[in-house]
Amino acid sequence: MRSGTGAGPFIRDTVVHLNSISTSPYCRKVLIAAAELGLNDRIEVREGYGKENPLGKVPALVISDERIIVDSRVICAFLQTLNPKRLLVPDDCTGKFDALTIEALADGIMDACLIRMNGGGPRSREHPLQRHKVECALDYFEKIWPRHEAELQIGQIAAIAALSYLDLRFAEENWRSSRPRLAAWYAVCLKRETIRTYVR
Ligand SMILES: N[C@@H](CCC(=O)N[C@@H](CS)C(=O)NCC(=O)O)C(=O)O
Repeated sequence: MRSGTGAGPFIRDTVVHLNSISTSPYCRKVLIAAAELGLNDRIEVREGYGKENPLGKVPALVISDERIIVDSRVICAFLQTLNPKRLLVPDDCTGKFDALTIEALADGIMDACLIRMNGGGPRSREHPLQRHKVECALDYFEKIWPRHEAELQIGQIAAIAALSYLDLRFAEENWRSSRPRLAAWYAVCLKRETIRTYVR
């Protein structure tokens, strides 16, 4: 990063590209966060991995020929700087670390699901250890899930991305069956415009 007064100004009034795969939960997380921040018209989605991220992963935000921003957490933190009026991470200490912890757990669910999908080998989809991690994280969400807030925070956005990926790839495991609170919350979220656009 160049030094200066913050990351925002260097893309003021410009459109940036997001290398994205439509089925990727991390890309969905970034797109929902951008929508919540009112930044969608600043981001042009390019379907594909692109060549910019040396790790070959999406999402990757391409700012210019010399500058990229990678990893959904980093991209969301960057997008936040472009609209500081709508906080995705609360600024009080407890709220902040609760939100970041939920984000980390939701990302962990996505990581485990991707290992099951991409781990290789005919039995990798069953992967009992990774499945167990997902089940435990979902049970934890069911126990602690916060009330419905008018504004979604980053942890909840990441959770929506993770739950939508479970529906896409592991629907037969029916995550809703023993988690009525989480399921009811998610059903309400799906009616929200910023989410409906990206989760079908
Ligand atoms: N921690 C990263 C994970 C990104 C990730 O694993 N993306 C997957 C798509 S869902 C990917 O690009 N996989 C291709 C690869 O690993 O080569 C994030 O939050 O952005």
